[in-house]
Amino acid sequence: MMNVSEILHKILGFMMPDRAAVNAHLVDDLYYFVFILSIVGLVGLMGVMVFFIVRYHRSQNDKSAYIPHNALAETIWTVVPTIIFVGIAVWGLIAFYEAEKKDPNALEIKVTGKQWMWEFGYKKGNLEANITDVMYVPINTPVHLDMTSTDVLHSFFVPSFRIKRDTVPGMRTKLNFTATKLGDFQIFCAEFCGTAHSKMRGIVRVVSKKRFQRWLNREIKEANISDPVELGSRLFARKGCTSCHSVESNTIIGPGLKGLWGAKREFADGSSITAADAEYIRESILMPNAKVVKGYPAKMNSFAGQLTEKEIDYLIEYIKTLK
Ligand code: HEC
Ligand SMILES: [Cu+2]
Repeated sequence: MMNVSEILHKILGFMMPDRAAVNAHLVDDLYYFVFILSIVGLVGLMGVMVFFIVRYHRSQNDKSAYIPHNALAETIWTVVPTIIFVGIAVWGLIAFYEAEKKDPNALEIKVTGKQWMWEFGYKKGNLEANITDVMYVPINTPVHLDMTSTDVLHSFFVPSFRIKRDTVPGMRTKLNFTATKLGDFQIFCAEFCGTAHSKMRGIVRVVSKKRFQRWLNREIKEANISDPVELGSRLFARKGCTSCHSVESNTIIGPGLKGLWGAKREFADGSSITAADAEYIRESILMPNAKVVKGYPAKMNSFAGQLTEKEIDYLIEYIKTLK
């Protein structure tokens, strides 16, 4: 059996975004009611007006009746709208408090708005992971958002969940939702926040509970790697070293780095060093043209400013292991 809310959504849902959260109907029910009321008001008012134009046209009633006022009519048109409008306000309040209820077992996600992106913080035990742009949530699971912003006012808005709230620097604001559909749903920033405001979008990706756990475990692990060799190996791929350097002995554009650590190097200008050490690798990354390896083009650009000192250390630790 469909209830009134579902029937209305069947008929009028075409004008709303996808509905994909438990409490979304709270907003829709109220909206549909106001919408229908507006149509009744519009048609009623226009109808009466047209009727009066015809019925009381001068050609039919040369002289109008003298009616100074009508206590009954005035009472009705004051009391009835008052009841309706106060009713709408109370209804809105009830819906608001219903949506504000936090489930004690809700999954908590920290949301940070910053010019011009969304960052999502997850926790598992005492480990954390920060993810940007795509917020993963498990389906049919209450989620509690603990939100703030680092610079200016932003507003976290997911039309399909019917949730929207400002994120404010120096303040924490909250939102709750329970997603009921798998898939990707748009996040917008609904508060003008600077030049790239319109590009400040994100996605809520609703996945199965199992997939969510797998994803979270991976992200938490990824975010908490402390092994310098592992970090170096990731940087080596992420910073594009792999497009010119093999970790074997073959040449891509630059020399293969296998066996580099401690090896003798000869340079294009005839000079040489007896053993490649950390200082040499550091220099190769920051000032590649200071010593150009013999037989290779000076095709490497400096990575100065693109890598922190720490990251360079990680790369060195990784290159050390290429034996
Ligand atoms: C556009 C291609 C290119 C990229 C990208 C590149 N390199 Fe190089 N690299 C070279 C070339 C060519 C040489 C040899 C000429 C020279 O010494 O400048 C070289 C030399 C080196 C050497 C000295 C190798 C030796 O045999 O003595 C090291 C170490 C090195 N690169 C590390 C890196 C690291 C780490 C990255 C990533 C952060 C990187 N390179 C990115 C092209 C590249
Ligand atoms: Cu914004």
